[in-house]
Amino acid sequence: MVDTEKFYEYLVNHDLDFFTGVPDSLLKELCACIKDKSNNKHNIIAANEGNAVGLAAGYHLSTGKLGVVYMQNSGEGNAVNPLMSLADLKVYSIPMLLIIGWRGEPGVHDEPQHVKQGEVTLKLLEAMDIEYRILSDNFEEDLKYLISLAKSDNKPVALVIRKGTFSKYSPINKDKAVMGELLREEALDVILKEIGDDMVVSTTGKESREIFELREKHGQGHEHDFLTVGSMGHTSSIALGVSIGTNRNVWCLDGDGSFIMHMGGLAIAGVNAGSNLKYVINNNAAHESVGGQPTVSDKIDIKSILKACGFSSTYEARTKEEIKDSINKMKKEGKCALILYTKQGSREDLGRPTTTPIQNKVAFMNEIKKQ
Ligand SMILES: Cc1ncc(C[n+]2csc(CCOP(=O)(O)OP(=O)(O)O)c2C)c(N)n1
Repeated sequence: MVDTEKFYEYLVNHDLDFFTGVPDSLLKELCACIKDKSNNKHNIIAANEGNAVGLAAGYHLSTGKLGVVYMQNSGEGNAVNPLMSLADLKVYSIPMLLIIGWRGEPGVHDEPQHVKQGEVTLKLLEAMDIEYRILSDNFEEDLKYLISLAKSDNKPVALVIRKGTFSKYSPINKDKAVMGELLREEALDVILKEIGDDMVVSTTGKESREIFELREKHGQGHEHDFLTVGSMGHTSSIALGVSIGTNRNVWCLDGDGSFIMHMGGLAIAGVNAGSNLKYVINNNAAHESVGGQPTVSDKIDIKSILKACGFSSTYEARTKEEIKDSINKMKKEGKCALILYTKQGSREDLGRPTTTPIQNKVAFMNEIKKQ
């Protein structure tokens, strides 16, 4: 086990004082420590992992220092383009330290969306010629080696983190934005009741897990729901694609972190959707599913963004009554959107889907053909 605070201090003492990335449950302790100890300008939670590579590159351009980019291995894909066409030795040759949480490590049980990515995590780094070390208890040795390599060769290097590597860190700064009164699960319960037989495409993280459990609780099947267990940020694009092939209403149930990750998808959905796409964003101003690290969604005007992207009819809801009312209006309308404001939090005993992604897909495809 690696002492989280000592690890952080080693980085800062070696002049690696700029952190950026997308939070990961496996890096929860490290992310909390960075959030407490770095000032806001030196810890930027990025929209996606590619943006984080861009930020670290920019910081290097103005300071000559190495930026630190933290990510779940799911984000490797988002990072590939700027790693290969910006930071690589054959382009601008920009050094940085990537810290990658290794979900789905072969031999360690994990959810289906992490299995393939876990298998190829190291191979992807090898294909990109990014030298890596798997963080060992001797973290100082690993960091010394990688930092000096990044500096001497002017190239990105990576530290791969196994599950359970970092010691528990108790956050000092517990400030959280409170966006509403209801928990996400309570709000989802109302939505699912009100939309009846309509189809759902839901986002990555606990939102889809809660939808699965709510259906179980109410003795319903799962055939109306496409649970986007991986592929964070692409929910609105999947929902748009689904909505094009059916006349049924399609409710896209998104999260603010997911929305921000690939916000461009909303512009395309807003412009191209027919009247059957209904977009709902759960705004809790956090990456709640992976530890509650803040997003910027309490600081941007999501309503104006939705309107500007073509969802001219946009509702807002904070209470069960407001949700019911909005959903019923939305059912009768064309393309429209709802911003839900919920508070952070979820059940300790929240389970995970017990059906496989393929079973989910087949049931959804059979159901959608019915009307
Ligand atoms: C590309 C990618 N990066 C990071 C993650 C890890 N991850 C899973 S859920 C999640 C947070 C989602 O936040 P949000 O959409 O706001 O939903 P909330 O958890 O608040 O309901 C993150 C960062 C991921 N699955 N994929």
